Order: sequence, then structure tokens, then C-alpha cells
Amino acid sequence: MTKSPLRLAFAVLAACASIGSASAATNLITNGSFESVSQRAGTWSIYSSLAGWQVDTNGVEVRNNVYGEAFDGANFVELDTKKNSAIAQTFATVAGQSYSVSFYYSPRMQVPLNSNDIIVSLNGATQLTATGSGQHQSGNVWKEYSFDFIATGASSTLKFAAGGVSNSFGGSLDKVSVSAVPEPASWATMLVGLVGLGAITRRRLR
Ligand SMILES: [Ca+2]
Ligand SMILES: [Ca+2]
Repeated sequence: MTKSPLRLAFAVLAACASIGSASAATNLITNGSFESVSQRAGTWSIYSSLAGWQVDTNGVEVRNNVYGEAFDGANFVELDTKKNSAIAQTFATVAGQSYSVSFYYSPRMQVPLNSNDIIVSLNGATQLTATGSGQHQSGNVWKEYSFDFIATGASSTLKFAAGGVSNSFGGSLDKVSVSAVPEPASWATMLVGLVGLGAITRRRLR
């Protein structure tokens, strides 16, 4: 019987950890993998609209495993359509809360460094530029990029824009996600709660 409070504490800790990781894994981005479009395998098309995203006037190119495979699912997008273009998405945030942004980028094969940029901005401020040379590359070579930000309002806007030479050939994007980062304060609160629970169960056992 003396072991049961310990077991209870571990069970509560496990439950807290699973709640924490579940909320951290919730993707706030709609259609972040660009699978909403039924693009035929091995083909590409330029779209003027795309579920969840605001699309720039130059459109967005959805590619289904053509000149390289998708990182996730069948589709990925290219933002240098006929000219450099961009997509953006606005999602609900809580001011003061930290968020983690992640996406996958690949240079386009046979395309040089100065033509492959994807510039990433948050609420209009540039965060990073994903780039790479595809000149000696076959297919796609995906790499994860990530950064964190603290929301300043009830919504935030994430934007991806083609950069560099505007020539209809550019870098590829797939599996965009944004998730809330559990704050250290909330973990501290949980720990305080657990210590309290331990004290109560010890007292009850006496
Ligand atoms: Ca995809
Ligand atoms: Ca280009």
C-alpha cells in the first residue's frame, strides 16, 4: 500500500506530460502540407487560391511528386510560379504566448543559389531566408527550418515569399506547422501541484 501514492504521482505526471505534448503538437496552420488539392501524380498547376492560405497575385504552384518528391504526402508548393509569388496564413494566437514554427524547404534541382530563396516573415518582419543551390541536385533534398516567436496579438500572420531571381524556377515548401510552446511557468505550476498531491497522500496514509 505504501507504493500507491508514488504510483498515483507517476500517473498524474504521465497524464500532465501527455497533455503538454498533445497541446504542443496541435498544428495551428490549415492545409500546411498542401494536400487539399487533387493534383495528378507527376504534374503541376498554378492556383490562384489554396485552402487556408492567402495567395499572392502571381499564384502558387502545387506540384505532385514532379522533379522531386514531397516531404509529406503527395504535394508540395513552389512560390516562383511565372514570377516570384507568395502565400500567407493568419491564425489565432494568444498575446504573450510562445509559438514554434516549422517547415521543410528544398532547393529546386538544377536551379542555382540566387534563384531558390524562400523568405519567411512573421507579422511583416523577416525571420529567415531558406535557400540552397540545386545545381548538382537530383530530386528534392528537404531540410527542416524552425524558429520561435512570442505572439503580440489575437492573431499572427506567417508568410512565405519567393526571393532572388524571378524566373519561374524556385525553392520548394512543404509541411508547415505552428504550435504553442508550453510555458515553463505552466510546468512549474504542475510540479507544485504534484508536490502538494504527494504531501496530501502522505498525510492521509499516516
Ligand atoms: Ca505535402
Ligand atoms: Ca527563381
